[in-house]
Amino acid sequence: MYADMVTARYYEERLQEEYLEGKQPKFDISAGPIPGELHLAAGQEAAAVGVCHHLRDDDVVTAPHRPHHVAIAKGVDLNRMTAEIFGRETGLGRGKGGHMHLFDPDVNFACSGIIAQGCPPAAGAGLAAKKRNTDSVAVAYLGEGAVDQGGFLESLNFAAVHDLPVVFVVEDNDWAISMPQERVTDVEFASKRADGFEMAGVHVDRDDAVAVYEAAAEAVGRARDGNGPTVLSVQVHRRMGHFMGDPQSYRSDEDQEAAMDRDSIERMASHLRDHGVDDEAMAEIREDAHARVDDAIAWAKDQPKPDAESAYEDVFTNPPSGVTDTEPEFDLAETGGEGE
Ligand SMILES: Cc1ncc(C[n+]2csc(CCOP(=O)(O)OP(=O)(O)O)c2C)c(N)n1
Ligand SMILES: [Mg+2]
Repeated sequence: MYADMVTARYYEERLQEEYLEGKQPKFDISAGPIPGELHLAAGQEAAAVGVCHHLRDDDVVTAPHRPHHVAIAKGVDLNRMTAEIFGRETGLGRGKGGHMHLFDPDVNFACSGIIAQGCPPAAGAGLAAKKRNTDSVAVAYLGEGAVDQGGFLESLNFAAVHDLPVVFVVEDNDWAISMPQERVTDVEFASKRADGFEMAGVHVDRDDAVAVYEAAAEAVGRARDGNGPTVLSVQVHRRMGHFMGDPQSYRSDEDQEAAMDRDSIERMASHLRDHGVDDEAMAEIREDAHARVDDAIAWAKDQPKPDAESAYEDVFTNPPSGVTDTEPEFDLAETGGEGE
């Protein structure tokens, strides 16, 4: 768990550097090696590892727009995920999805830029597992800002009424972009939402990966044993802006400092120290993690970009008539682009 936490943190530090390249001095969101938005999850690692370390490859995970820590903890292919973020042909989605749309069928991972979007597919995966009589489970990650979405609430009802093996993990980082939770939601913890559906609801009030692991053991175990769904809310902290380039003018210095002070990775390190893991062993884990990340980024940056001609491929799985075999309506040569 510590290895995945430091991998996720370092991965995002490196992405941050790469992302800013070419985007300044005037913030140009489409410039540089990582085009588009980038939402970093530094400070939320405990929620990812604490749950995903109970999961197998055949268990399904859906994540929202802030997915990297969860993807890493679920075992998504780091090279192909990085190539996707850099918009390369060998990326998980052939470079067309970007960092919010990572799909790795080998480990049953998907994410989406639409908040709460992962809840209905997770309920569907839970239904599939039940119908097929397997003991695999589905986990839907979402932010506390998504708990008023219909997709979440409908999925809770569906999972509850059919006793589906689903765990809804709400990462509560206090903020939905610039909106503090208490201004839009009357329940303090998302786990309380479970009460209305007569399902289990558990809240973990610390950035404590071990506490999350213990709570998730019960929730995932309940699902695997056929005893129904759980809402697990986990208090985490957003160390960064909502997205790269967010000036965070809506946020007080105290709030930002508090988020920086409550570092789940430091907390995990001190837990390991208390249990006899020495600093040297942890330094080795960090070194390995950093090498893995640096290798993935170097590999990804060396990969080809997709051809502009492939823009129409893989857009529909069952194309409506008229969509297949159509020529682009513009002349690619006239755009001056060679896949840019
Ligand atoms: C259905 C939908 N509405 C609005 C948005 C725009 N949006 C993107 S992120 C976000 C806030 C998400 O907050 P939260 O769920 O707490 O996740 P966090 O960003 O804190 O990780 C919103 C409103 C969206 N992506 N999807
Ligand atoms: Mg949030």
